Amino acid sequence: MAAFSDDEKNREKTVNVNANYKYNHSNVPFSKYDLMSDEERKNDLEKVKTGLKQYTIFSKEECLEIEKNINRVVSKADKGYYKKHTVDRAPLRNKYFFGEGYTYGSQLERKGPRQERLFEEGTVDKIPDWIYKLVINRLVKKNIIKKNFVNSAVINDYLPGGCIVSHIDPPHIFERPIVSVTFFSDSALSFGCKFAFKPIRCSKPLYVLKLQRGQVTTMDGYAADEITHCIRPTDVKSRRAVIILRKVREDAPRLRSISIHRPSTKADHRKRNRKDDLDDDISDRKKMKLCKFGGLYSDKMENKAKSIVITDKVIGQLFGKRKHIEAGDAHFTSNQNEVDE
Ligand SMILES: O=C(O)CCC(=O)C(=O)O
Repeated sequence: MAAFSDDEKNREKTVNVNANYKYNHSNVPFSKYDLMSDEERKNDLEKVKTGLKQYTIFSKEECLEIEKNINRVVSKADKGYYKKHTVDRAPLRNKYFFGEGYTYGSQLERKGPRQERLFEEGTVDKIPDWIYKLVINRLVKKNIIKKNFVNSAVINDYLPGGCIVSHIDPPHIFERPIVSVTFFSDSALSFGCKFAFKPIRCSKPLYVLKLQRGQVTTMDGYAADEITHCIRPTDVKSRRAVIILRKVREDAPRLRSISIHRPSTKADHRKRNRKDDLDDDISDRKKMKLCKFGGLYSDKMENKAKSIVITDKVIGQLFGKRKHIEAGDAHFTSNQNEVDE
């Protein structure tokens, strides 16, 4: 095929943007896919699809049983039963981490790729037996995942209008595939969306994968590594939960920090994302300052005590205020290390 001149390429882009602008009737952002030719989009779409598989293995009765257990997790969390890093609350979307949990989104001291860190060992609850019995073992039996693959199970519980902004599950933390099972209601996983906020809105996805209640989805290759995925607010019409089953890499970086080992409460999580964890990038100078302000930290203490109380005031003095979800964006959670397309 003859090569296009720059002028021709630009004209091609303009034509595509204009074509997509028909869709863009309400100040919707553009993504890089809006600027691609139909041919380029088609190629990317094929690559995404090759990385996705879906299986329908859970009956309605099995879904009901699993959903009952999800509800038990929710009520235990409300009663403060779980460890501090098991529960992560956000408007219209709560997450429950089992096996492993990690810092992401606004919890990160530094934004950007590869900044996510596993929480200290023992600071999230272990994977509940019912998840093994009712979900993981079934997937192993069906040869969807290998025995002992899963060491992290996360439940996301969305209310209508809840979402997860565009992101790639950090490859330095998680092996592939990423496996998920949908409960309570159908939804859709979108690929290649760009988000804008206040009010929240997103570009036309490159691909929308329907997710049915009880359906298993696996994501690998290009779909997992080269394009972002998200759940759009518009695709959560009624309560939906997902159980995400992943393998944390053996060499995944972990916080060296010290957290408060006590059950979490709703009030804690309202104050969540405050600086009660310091990641392993904290410089010695900051530690010294922390010692000065809080009188609490030394390497020896870190090894021995494994428990520290760092007040917001102390951390505020050290790091300044961290960005939080803005009021008025009550339906949006920025708790992903967002990588928009
Ligand atoms: O809700 C889903 O199916 C996807 C969730 C997700 O991508 C995540 O929590 O990282």
